[in-house]
Amino acid sequence: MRIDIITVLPEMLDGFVNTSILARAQKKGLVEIHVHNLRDYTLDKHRRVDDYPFGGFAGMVMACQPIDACISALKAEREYDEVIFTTPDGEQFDQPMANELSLKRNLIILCGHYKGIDYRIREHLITKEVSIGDYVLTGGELAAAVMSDAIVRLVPGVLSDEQSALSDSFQDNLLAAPVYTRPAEYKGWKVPEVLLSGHEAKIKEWELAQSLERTQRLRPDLLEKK
Ligand code: 6GU
Repeated sequence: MRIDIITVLPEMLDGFVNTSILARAQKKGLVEIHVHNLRDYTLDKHRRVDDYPFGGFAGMVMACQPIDACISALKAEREYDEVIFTTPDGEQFDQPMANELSLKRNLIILCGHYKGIDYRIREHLITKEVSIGDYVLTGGELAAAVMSDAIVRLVPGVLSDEQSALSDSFQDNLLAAPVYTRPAEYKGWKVPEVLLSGHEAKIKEWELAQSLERTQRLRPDLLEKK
């Protein structure tokens, strides 16, 4: 899978893209993430990518030309399954959306900024508008990073143990059961007895009961989705 992220702040994403699981996934050849600086595509002699809004509103608006030039250059190389725009008024990102997007081959994520982008871009070039939650971020870069992380870890082979993505919290609308490691007792704090028993069926039963109890207590709204 390939993700192309278009941004005015590429340095904000460079660290993220070249670290940890994402770096490993790219080294293994399972995913490619390319960060594009929108300023490289502007025809403005001052490298500007925004302009004053018609109608005299406050703030600046990202102009059509650089965005269109960047997306067109990418589309000339390959076909894209989605051209995503990060915006607080988009559809809420969640695990089912991450699952769906992890099955795609090529994605563009355009990071929003300033007051917004010229609406014609949203009408003509964007295929999906996504928010990561009901709060306002300064720009779409963190949203693009959150989405890329959630999507890439679902690509087969990215996580060492594929099971571990399948048993994530939310994957079945249940929160995950608690996990423990050695020692079995630390400062008098004990690991639940059943986990030391080696009795596989009993352990599974305990995990499910824990998942249900934690979901009921912490996120009852998830149980209504089942
Ligand atoms: Cl995608 N962008 C911005 N600027 N703020 C947000 C968001 C996106 N999702 C939640 N808040």
